[in-house]
Amino acid sequence: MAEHSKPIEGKNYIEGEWVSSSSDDIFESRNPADTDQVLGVFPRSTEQDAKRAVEAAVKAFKNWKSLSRIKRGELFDNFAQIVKSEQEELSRLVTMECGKGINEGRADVVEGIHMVQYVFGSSRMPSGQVVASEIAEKESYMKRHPKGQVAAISPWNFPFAIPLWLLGPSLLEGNTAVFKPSEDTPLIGHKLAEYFHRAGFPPGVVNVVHGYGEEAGAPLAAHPEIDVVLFTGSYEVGSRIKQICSNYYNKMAVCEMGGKNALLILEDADMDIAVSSAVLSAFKTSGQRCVSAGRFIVHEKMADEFTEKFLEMTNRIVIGNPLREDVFMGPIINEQGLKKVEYHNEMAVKEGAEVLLKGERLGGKEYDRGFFINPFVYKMKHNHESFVLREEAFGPHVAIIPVGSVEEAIEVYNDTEYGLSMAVITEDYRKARLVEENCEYGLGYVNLPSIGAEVHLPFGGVKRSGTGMPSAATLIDAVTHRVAWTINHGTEIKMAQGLGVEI
Ligand code: UN1
Repeated sequence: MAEHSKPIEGKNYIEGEWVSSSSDDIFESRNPADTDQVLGVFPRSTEQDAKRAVEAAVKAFKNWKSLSRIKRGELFDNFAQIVKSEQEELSRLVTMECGKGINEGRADVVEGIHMVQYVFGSSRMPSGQVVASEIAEKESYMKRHPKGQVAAISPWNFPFAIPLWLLGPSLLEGNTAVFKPSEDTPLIGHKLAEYFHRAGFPPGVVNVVHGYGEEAGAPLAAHPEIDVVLFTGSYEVGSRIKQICSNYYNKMAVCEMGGKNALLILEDADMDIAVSSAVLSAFKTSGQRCVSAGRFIVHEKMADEFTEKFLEMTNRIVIGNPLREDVFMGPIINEQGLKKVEYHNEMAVKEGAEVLLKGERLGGKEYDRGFFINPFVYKMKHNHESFVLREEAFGPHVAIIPVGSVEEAIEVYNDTEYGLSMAVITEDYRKARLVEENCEYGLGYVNLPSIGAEVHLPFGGVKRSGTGMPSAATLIDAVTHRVAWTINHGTEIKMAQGLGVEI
């Protein structure tokens, strides 16, 4: 779709067909930088639609899992080729639908391609192990079997890459899937369905149902034939999904939820690295990554210089239409997201923060029809009772928290319910090691921002941030059973553990 062409009329994608919802209701996808621009209309699906999609996935499972792993992998190569042939156009759609800068729209597509390439490449790699037995004639294989049907429920902020982190490894291992894209980015969900179709995935292997969480997502997660629910999004929705799954003996919830991520800027930090890492961590995607940092925990000796340089760089950030190459920060995704950020900003003032940048909603010029806001930056002592220092704002809202030692920095870092991403800025490898071993996180960095993970690494967190099953490459552990298969190559039975065989 070119930038000014007509909105698309999206449908659900079930058993290889584009189908309408059982309800006649629709919802719109609008550009958050210009809400006059409707990108498409999509079916507001129901429990009945979710059921229909799961039935298609169940039906397709037997043949799909019987296919060679390498053949399944090759379809992902087709997928990558198709995406590459329209990469720039797709990147622009990502930016138009979710509002992140065009550089980030491109990176989202690149990350999705990387996931698909990883899946294709790993299809020819060993996927199990052969182990010896106490008995020389016996040999065991450890193999992986697909779990069955997965539901993938994904967020708007990485509308292309995250669904592929979830669907890629699941499908490669022989599972079939139903995917519900975020209601904020159905257009990119639709594009994914189209690419799976064009790449030649058989009907029913991957199905796409559009709609809202309670109406389409919850019944999908609750369907008895869904074996694994893969979810990335908020803690509130993730815990609801965990509750749903706990009603079924077979159902596993793999959830990646929020974070109150941080940079630890130690006494000996390289200031240029600290400041650039801070700006990237706090303001890329307008602070709306799960891994965005909302806290800079800074050694008090560095605090003044860091604050001054950080504010100077932040003031240079260009906010505006994210399709413009010079724009660093686009809009917040929607009115509700913007209100949440404003609430956190107000709460910081109430809790006695020293406000350094006011974080005001922007109006006039190109801002009137979008959800634009300035960065909100404040200084505040750590306080266990604080709401703003411990809860995620999901926007450009960041605290500078002075501390007196690396030990205190670690303690402050751990004093939230979350544990997703963190970075330490230091030249001292001993202190970096202390941080590495004592902070609670899923993704840790040294002398880098808290964002920018690559797909061949585990992506997930601890505490309220995750259920301990990271996605991207390591999702394989969540979507497969490991089975032991033992063969006797001898002509008589010999048992392990000295077990007698005389009868
Ligand atoms: C997210 O934070 O919502 O690590 C996903 C990163 C990206 C993925 C972020 N590769 O910043």
